Amino acid sequence: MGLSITNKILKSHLLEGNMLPGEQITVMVDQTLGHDLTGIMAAQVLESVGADKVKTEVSVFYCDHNTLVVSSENADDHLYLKTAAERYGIYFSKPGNGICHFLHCQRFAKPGKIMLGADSHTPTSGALGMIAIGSGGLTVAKSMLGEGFRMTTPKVINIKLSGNLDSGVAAKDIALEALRILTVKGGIGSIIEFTGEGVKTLSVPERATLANMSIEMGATTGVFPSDDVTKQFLKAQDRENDWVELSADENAQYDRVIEIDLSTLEPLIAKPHMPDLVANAKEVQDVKPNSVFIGSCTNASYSDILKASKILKGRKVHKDIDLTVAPGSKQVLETLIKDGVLADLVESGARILECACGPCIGIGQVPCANGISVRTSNRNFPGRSGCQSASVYLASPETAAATAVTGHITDPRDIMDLSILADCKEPVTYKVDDSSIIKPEDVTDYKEVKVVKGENISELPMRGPLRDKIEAVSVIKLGDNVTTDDIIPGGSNILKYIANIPMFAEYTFCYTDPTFVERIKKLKNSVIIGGENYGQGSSREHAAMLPMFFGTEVVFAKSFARIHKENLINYGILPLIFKNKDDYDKIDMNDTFVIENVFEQAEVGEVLVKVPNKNFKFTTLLEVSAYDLNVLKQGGALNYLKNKLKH
Ligand code: MIC
Ligand code: SF4
Repeated sequence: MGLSITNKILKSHLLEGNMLPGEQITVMVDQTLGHDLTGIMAAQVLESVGADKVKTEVSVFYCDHNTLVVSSENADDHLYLKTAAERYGIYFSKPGNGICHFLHCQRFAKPGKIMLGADSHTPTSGALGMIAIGSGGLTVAKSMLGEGFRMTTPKVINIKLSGNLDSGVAAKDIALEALRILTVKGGIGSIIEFTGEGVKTLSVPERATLANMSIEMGATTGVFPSDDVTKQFLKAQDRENDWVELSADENAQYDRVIEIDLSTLEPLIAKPHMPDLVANAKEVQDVKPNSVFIGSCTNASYSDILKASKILKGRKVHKDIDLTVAPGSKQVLETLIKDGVLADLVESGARILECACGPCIGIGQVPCANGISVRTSNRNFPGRSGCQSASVYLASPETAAATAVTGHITDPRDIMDLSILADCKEPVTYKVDDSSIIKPEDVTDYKEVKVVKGENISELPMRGPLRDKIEAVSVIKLGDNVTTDDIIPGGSNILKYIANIPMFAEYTFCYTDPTFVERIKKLKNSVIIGGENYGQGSSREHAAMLPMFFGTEVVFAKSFARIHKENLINYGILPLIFKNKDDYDKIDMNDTFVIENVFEQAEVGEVLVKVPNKNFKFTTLLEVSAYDLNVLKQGGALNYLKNKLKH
């Protein structure tokens, strides 16, 4: 039987297991990434376990999320991240150099390698033929210390592309079409592998748009072949030696095949508030946004912005629209300046932002109350823009630019002949200048580096080993699809405390239940009750750490999102699944839960829970590997790592 690209890469990195369906495997990790929100956590872990130097080939910390530095807390975080990078042998990319995933594709991603990144959009680097997976900062720190990454052998979904895109139809429209077919849940437990003749027509940044949004399809990651297009891209980045060829065998087997003919696609748009609510742009042309944003790790390449500029050139931004553009990296920005593209954008009335995440997570350009925004980013969950009542539509740079001109959602083909866009290609060579990256070799004696821990950086909370008898009270009961943003929200006013755990903890569930913190503080030990897909969305591990900080020992749920379940285990919280989903209805807030013989029951994987105040019992499942069980028994991954390094 022939092998898929996915299986070739996983096989070449296999440390444990045989890759049988459903089996737990461990793979070696070559590269890691983190940023000024999640990398701080990874640095705190390296520090708290007394690490020496990272063991990975390449580890990078990017300063790209909370870059505005509107308060000294922010500045503390940046200095901590920079000095920790210097101390532990990690590359540090300075603010303004670009968005982690985009920049990683340009400067570090290598075909055939495996990367673990502390961010859910890590899959973007799959554009270059690597397996790049998002995870929590603690798991990523473990990989930096040389631990392999444990996962269930993934299924492989093949998206087979044929034909060519018409002018005005973009890679974003392929991603939206795939989301329409797969929905936000269709990729769960799978890696999406893009193959077919159509792949050859897509540049690396276009492939990156698709790989980036594989996480929105619920997938573990997305991967492309490494072909001549990849080689040319690496050559243009002065990295030709990093290229190796990689393709699926002729007779490779897939768990599911989806065929998309690129020539049949139209400009699409995702409607509020889910990326899979996809419609043709024309169907929503009555919608009049107040703002348009072109940027983010999904769509901020040179050709993305060049195409938008061709639509805007000689026209003006509509009077009712605020248009902002954030190029993906300094390299892109410099090329746009050199080629006069920026001048065209500014002349049209666009505002140029720095090369960072910015509006994508509500760091600036927050919409007005009930505002409408068209964005080229990847998520449109309620509140993500920084405004709970705003509505966000997701579209390609072409659709976004046309909308900025007309003032209503517009199929770009309706305002001009777009055949000129066919010439909007990536440059043949890029200006390579890594002076905004501090390299491990720039640091003369890493052991002498003092990690600067400003007032805003607290110690990491620790918990004792798992108790054999748990007695705890339920502090909150939640519904389905609770996101990590619901547990601990974003926005610069809150995120500035991300490294200051006692301060950050004050915002736990602050919008869902403003009394939560006050109530949980009164309890010594607590449990949380969730519904289906508990903890979906980002990799933000504080969504597990903060409840642990307050004494939560168990989360009962109907099902868990992958990254969040990993994070709960890392912080020593038992993720227990209702064996019978109806039992969810029989328990409430303020019930007392008793679990006896925890160790013995956990070993079996079936855990009986008593609710004495209701004279009721129910059974739950603990679906974890032997390794994870060991981590749980020790009270989480921090204890596990400390104990391991002691021996
Ligand atoms: C996001 O896009 O939601 C973020 C902000 O990049 C997060 C990381 C975080 O929560 O710190 C992600 O995707 O993992
Ligand atoms: Fe940054 Fe947005 Fe990409 Fe997350 S999705 S890494 S916030 S640009």
